[in-house]
Amino acid sequence: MKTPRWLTVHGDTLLKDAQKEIGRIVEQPARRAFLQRSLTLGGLSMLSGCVIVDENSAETALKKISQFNDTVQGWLFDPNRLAPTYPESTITRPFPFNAFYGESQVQVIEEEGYRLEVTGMVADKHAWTLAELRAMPQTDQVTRHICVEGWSAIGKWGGVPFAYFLRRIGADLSAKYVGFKCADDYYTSIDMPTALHPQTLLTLTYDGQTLPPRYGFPMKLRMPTKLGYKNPKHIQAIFVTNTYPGGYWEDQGYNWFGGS
Ligand SMILES: Nc1nc2c(c(=O)[nH]1)N[C@H]1C(S)=C(S)[C@@H](COP(=O)(O)O)O[C@H]1N2
Ligand SMILES: [Mo]
Repeated sequence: MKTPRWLTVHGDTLLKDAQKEIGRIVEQPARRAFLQRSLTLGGLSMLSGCVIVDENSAETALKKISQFNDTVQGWLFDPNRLAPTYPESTITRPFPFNAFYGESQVQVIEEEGYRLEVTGMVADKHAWTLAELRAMPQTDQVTRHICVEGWSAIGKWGGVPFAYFLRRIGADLSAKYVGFKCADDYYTSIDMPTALHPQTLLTLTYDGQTLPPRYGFPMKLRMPTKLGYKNPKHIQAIFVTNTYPGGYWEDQGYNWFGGS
């Protein structure tokens, strides 16, 4: 596939903004379905610079646009720019629960016997108990969680700065991806610059208390720079890799970078 025509014109900011907006639209399955219905295939070819003859090639073209958008979001990501933080008085109570199943099906994981597995491009493959993780330096933050389903909420999460943890396990920081496997069969992966962002937290607490099951006990990865679905709960294993790991929603068409 050729580079989309509307991106090759020149480095005009307005064009880049338009590209970002189109990217956002095509990344959301509901809106994408709408786009597929309302745009003629010819119109889609105009967007993608490809000849699109059927629904399948439309799907492929949209996937290509989304991948291209991952690259652009990666370029635009500023590792030093902080997401907004909020006063504790603005915390949303009760904080919403969300998962690909209902709240009655939340996994209840026992602390006894739990170990956080670490594999892939890391020097130290020791599996961690919660007590060991709690003994590491902790910090907390009040930030906004934004879900693509159309809600956002402010919450307070505490835990180990993920950059500290990655250095502690001797992760190869030049690797492309950090992947997560969760106890509920959810999985996702992130780019290394986001993994090293100062607000990315290996989260052990919610609102000053041990992370409750519904918010991801024993731990979640909290990133105020990314949309809700990129923040894995009930993490069982973390791996560092150069092989694209995808994700539960990402493999169904949600944009992989998922910046907020
Ligand atoms: N393990 C796991 N993590 C997950 C999900 C899930 O279904 N399982 N859902 C994601 C989505 S879409 C959202 S919006 C947030 C919701 O987190 P909350 O329940 O703390 O609000 O978790 C994310 N992480
Ligand atoms: Mo979400």
